[in-house]
Amino acid sequence: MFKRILVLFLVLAFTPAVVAAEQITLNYANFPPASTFPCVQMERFKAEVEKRTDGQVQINTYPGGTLLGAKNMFRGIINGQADIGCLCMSYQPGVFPLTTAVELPVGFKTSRQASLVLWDLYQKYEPREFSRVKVLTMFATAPSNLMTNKPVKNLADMKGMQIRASGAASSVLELLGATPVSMPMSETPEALQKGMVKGVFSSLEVLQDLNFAAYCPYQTRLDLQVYPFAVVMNRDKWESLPPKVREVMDELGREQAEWTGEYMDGHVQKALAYAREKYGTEMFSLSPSQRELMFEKVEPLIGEWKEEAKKRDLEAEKILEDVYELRDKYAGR
Ligand code: DTR
Repeated sequence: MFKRILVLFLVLAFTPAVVAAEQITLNYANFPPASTFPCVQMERFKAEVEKRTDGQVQINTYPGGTLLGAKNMFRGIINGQADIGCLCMSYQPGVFPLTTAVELPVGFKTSRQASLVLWDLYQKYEPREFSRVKVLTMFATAPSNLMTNKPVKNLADMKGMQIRASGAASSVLELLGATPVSMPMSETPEALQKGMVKGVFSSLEVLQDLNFAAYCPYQTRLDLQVYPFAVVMNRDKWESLPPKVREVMDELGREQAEWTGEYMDGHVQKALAYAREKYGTEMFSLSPSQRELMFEKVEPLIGEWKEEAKKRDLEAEKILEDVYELRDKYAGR
């Protein structure tokens, strides 16, 4: 009898089911204002993780650079100043040589397409550039277009115009004859308000989310490169998580990339309607010959990227081939 009670006691004492799941709280830092798409996707990620872990994990979100800013996001996560952070690879030229392949003018049409290409590329190569963190998801913006305070109907109209961009987008503007002014999105509203820049080169949802329509009554459709983003987690923190929680987050990686792409594509359309209705903004398209000339002018970026990638021992040709192949695989939506 005594032996049986002892066995029962031991079984109960060591059964994990009777041990309450330990509560986990994570801090998630983001750099732009809460209204913008990187923060909307952050709230969606938080909600899904909390739901799928039955509340075991709780995520506190910090938009607007309140915990980490655009330029210290990566370092901050590596150092553990926040557990999770959202960063834009374009803001740190040279730091992410492989994943910035998606910045090249390869003709992405949507954010969904570019996001899935980026995610698959990351999964395939697991590049060294992210080895110090755990990557939770990645996504890319919709293609970049011009938003300006003066009409830009052809490439000549851009000549010498000070336009805000970042990373590879600055090189694009330079090749097209404009004067790029480089800064993260979080600093752009002030630069526009103070007239330090005459326009912005970005995906168009910021017409609404940051109310750029108020300063930029004209848009020119260029459909040039996208900006890649990553959501990364401190490695030690990741390794301290229970396997079940890690499974939930791993499962979310691709799904979150696609969700964000779809959200953004829809939101660009809404922002365009908002800008037209509220501010009567006008959109121009380049003529076919100007479009051709534009692609000719930005072509050198591909060769430059290849050279840089080779210096870092990356298989540049193969990576680029994959980008084109995946671009075609995810085209059409
Ligand atoms: N186009 C990039 C990335 C970007 C697009 N929309 C937002 C909103 C908030 C932050 C970044 C972005 C850029 O211009 O920085």
